[in-house]
Amino acid sequence: MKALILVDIQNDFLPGGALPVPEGDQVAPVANGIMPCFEHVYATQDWHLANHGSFASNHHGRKPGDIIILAGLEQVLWPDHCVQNTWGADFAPVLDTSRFEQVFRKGIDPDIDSYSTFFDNAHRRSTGLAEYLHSREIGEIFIMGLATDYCVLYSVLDARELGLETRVITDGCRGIELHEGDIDRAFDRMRTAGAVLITSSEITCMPH
Ligand code: VGL
Ligand code: ZN
Repeated sequence: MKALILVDIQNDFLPGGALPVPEGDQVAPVANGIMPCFEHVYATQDWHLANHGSFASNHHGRKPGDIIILAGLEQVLWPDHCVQNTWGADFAPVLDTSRFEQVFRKGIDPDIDSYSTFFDNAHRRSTGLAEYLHSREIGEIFIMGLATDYCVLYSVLDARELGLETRVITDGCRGIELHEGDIDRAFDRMRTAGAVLITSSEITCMPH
């Protein structure tokens, strides 16, 4: 069984949002176009509290882009983004949410960030997605969304570690590129981990 996973297609990651991903608004139309090709569609949401440890505003004298140690791990500091129950955390208005079977939220614990849709950055706590897929005998995922070099990358690496056959829909991803080359390096790491990079036009579609 296969599933489509849509990563963090939320207002704050679109142009005009708090942590805008360049061309982030280009991915929702890709998602809308391929959702009918999948029986199972899951979405994830970055879902922080205002006191989240990844927010520069919660660390005196720090600014976005700085790196600190959080829960023993290196942590890039970000502008406040995707605060629970705010507009910024909402799905992009053009994204068709009607076929979402389940939404998985992450980054809830203020003391640790969670780029991956499967586990927090220390791999301590599961979001429930791995168990959910396992219980439905879904062994193959198609994944796309925001941002290529953070949440998509770490989700794909975890998916491969979990033994999931993983296809990354590259035209459905956009990255932050804090440092030049981050997006290319992210795709390289996914490929090295055994993920297959495809474009949305390669998806065989028998509409559901
Ligand atoms: C993300 C940075 C901070 C993402 C989430 O969804 O890629 N990036 N929080
Ligand atoms: Zn976040």
